[in-house]
This record gives sequence, C-alpha cells and structure tokens, in this order.
Amino acid sequence: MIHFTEEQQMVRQMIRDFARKEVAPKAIEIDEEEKFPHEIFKQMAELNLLGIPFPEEYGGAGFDYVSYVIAQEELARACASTALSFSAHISLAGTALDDYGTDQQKERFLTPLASGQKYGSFGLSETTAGSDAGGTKTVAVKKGNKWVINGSKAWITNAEVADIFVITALTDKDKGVHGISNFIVEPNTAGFEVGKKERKCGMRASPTCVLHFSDVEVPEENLLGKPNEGFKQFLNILNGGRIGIGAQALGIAKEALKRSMQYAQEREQFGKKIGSFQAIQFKLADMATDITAAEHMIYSAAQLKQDGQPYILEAGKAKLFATEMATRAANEAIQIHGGNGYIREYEVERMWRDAKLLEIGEGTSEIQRIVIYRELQKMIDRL
Ligand code: COS
Repeated sequence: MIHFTEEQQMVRQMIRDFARKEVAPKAIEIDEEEKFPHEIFKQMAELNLLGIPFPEEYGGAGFDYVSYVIAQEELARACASTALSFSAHISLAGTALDDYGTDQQKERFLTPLASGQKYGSFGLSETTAGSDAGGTKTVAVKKGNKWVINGSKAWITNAEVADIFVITALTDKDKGVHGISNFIVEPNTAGFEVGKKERKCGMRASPTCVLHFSDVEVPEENLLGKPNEGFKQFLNILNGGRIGIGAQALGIAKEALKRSMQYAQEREQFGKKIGSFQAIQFKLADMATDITAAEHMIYSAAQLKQDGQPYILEAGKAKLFATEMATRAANEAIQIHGGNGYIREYEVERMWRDAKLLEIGEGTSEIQRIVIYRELQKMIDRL
C-alpha cells in the first residue's frame, strides 16, 4: 500500500470534497462551451490551491510535491480540463519561476501566480518544435538592456487567460540546444499577441492558443537564470510535470472505473445486470489492475522527486504507462456503457477525449520511450 502522511491525506480529502462539490457539476457545461472555468479558479485561489507546492513567502501553500500530485489526481477525476490548466499554471509557469527565478523575479511574478491573482502559461512548442524541444525558431536578441523577441508558439495551454508567460527563445543560433533561454513575458507588452484559439477534441475547457511575438521588448531582468541555459531548465521542468500529467490520467481512469462499476450494477440485458457477465467483469478487473499499477508508479516517482533522488526514469515510465492506461480505461468505460457511453451526459466519452491528450502533451508516449531508453543506457551495469 502506498503510504500517505496525515497532511497528504488531509489535502486529498479537502480537494476531493471541493472537486466533487464545485468542479464536477460544471464539467459537462465547460467542456460543451469550451469555456475556461474562471469561477473554479477563483475558488481554488481562495483555498490557496493555485500555489500548492510553492513556498509561503511567495504566496504559496508550502505543501510537498506529493500533495501537488494528489491535487492533480483529484481535480482530474472531476474535470480533466481544470486539472490541465492547473498544471500549466503550477507545474510549468510557476515551477519555472520557483526553480530558476531570482528573489526579485519570484516576488514580482511567482507571488501573484501562487496567490492566484494571476494565471500562468508556458510557451515552448512551435510548429517546428515540440518533441524536438531544441527546434525552436523564436529568437531573442539582446539590444542594450532589453531582449527583443520575434517568432511564434503553438498549442499553448492557458494562453487565452494567462497574465504571466514563461517562453523559450534562441539566444545563440550557433549553439543549438545550448543556445536557448527562457524569458518572462507579460501579455500587455507591445508586439505580443495571443492568436488563434484551437478547437480541440478534448480538454476543451482548457484554452490552447497560438502566440505571436513581433519585436517584443522585455527588460533584461526578465531572463530566467543565465543566458543559453534554457534547454536544460525546461527539460527539468518537464521531467517533474510529467508526474502530474500521469496523475491526471490516474484520476480519469479511477472515475471511468467507478462510473463503469456503477453502470454495470444498473444496466440489464438478457434479464440480468450486465455486471454479472464475465465479459464485463474482466474489463473492470483489468481496469482496476492497471489503475493500481499506475498509482504505484506515479506516487513512487513523486516521492523520489520530493526526496531529491533521481526520478527522470520513473517519471517517464509513470507518464507513459498511466496516460496510455487512462485512454484504455476510458475506452473500455465507453464500451461497458454501450450506446450510452457515446452520449455526452454519461461523461465517459469526455474522459476518453481528455485522456488522449495526456499521451501527447508534455512529451508524447514516443518521447517517454526515448527518455526511458536513454536512462536505461546510463545504468546498463546495474540492470
Ligand atoms: N532532463 C534534463 N536534462 C536533459 C534531459 C532531461 N530529461 N534530456 C536531456 N537533457 C540534457 C542532456 O544531459 C544534455 O546536457 P549536456 O549537453 O550538458 O550534456 C542536453 O540536455 C542536451 O541533451 P540531448 O543532446 O540528449 O538533446 P536532444 O536534443 O537529443 O533531446 C529529447 C532529445 C527527446 C530528450 C528532448 O528533445 C525532449 O525531451 N523532447 C521532448 C520535449 C517535450 O516534452 N515537449 C513537449 C512540450 S509540451 S510543454
């Protein structure tokens, strides 16, 4: 059994209660209307959830990393779109500032994010960069005491609502991945534009947009860390973020199992509850087994990260397994629900649509396999 501290159990209970009462009832509507859940985010700010893992001195709640992962799981059970926007805010934008920002940057940018006065977004992907994280074409050129940014970003979560962006740009073209830096950009800066909002298959309440930069000038103090160290910074951020994405998948799969168990006890065919047929029982048993495996992988990766131990391999495995597992679980949930599974009010079709994105974002399944294989190579003598 996974051991959770009293504090972690308390966090789970608090977020579960909130998610069931306030988030789940709105999930169908915000998906349908493709509407960012402003009201839910305001409530999360009041509960100090929007800064859950960040230090109290910067407006955070000061909880540990495992608690953040628990929050992801519980939110995703109710509404995966909400969990996805929460993770872009915390685990991408907020973590970039917390891990690499100066005291002044944290005070100015992390504090309003952690307290929920402002929302965060992280811009790495471009039409030429995503899986190839070093393929960025956006450039930042130093002019006096400013950086001038030109280019564009694609598939950026929270772009429509964010007040603080952390974005990547090439600062030394000749150095490849060692010539990329991360910058903090505020949306009211001249030349910065949030472009087309994408119409997505799932995760519809979490807005995804294009960003354009046309001679956007940011002060030199908006550079995160040292110039040309951005690639490793964001790969480190993504290593951790992947555990949270795995936890979202776990939350979706648990809810898909619960709904399917309930439905199997209600629906009758051939004069019996469908749950009395082995064909259905076996699906449910496989879902439950997969969920337990994913749960152990996710929380063991989270614990390693929290303890300051190497965790890249375990995070990659957890994300890979949990996200593919969630799509399978949601797919089976649709099958168990039969015709009703394909109808929106039963919600399992939304779970499938949402789960699918988790196999793609923050490193596709294929990228996770590359990461896992590379880590295995490093430890070949210990295998
Ligand atoms: N974490 C931290 N550092 C890492 C890393 C990781 N997971 N993977 C590689 N690095 C470091 C390497 O150690 C290397 O450092 P040194 O040059 O100082 O030795 C540096 O980064 C370059 O590594 P490498 O040569 O392996 O770079 P590649 O271009 O071959 O990287 C992968 C390939 C696939 C690892 C990388 O592009 C990647 O992770 N892509 C996926 C990105 C992603 O998840 N995109 C989705 C964005 S959604 S926000």
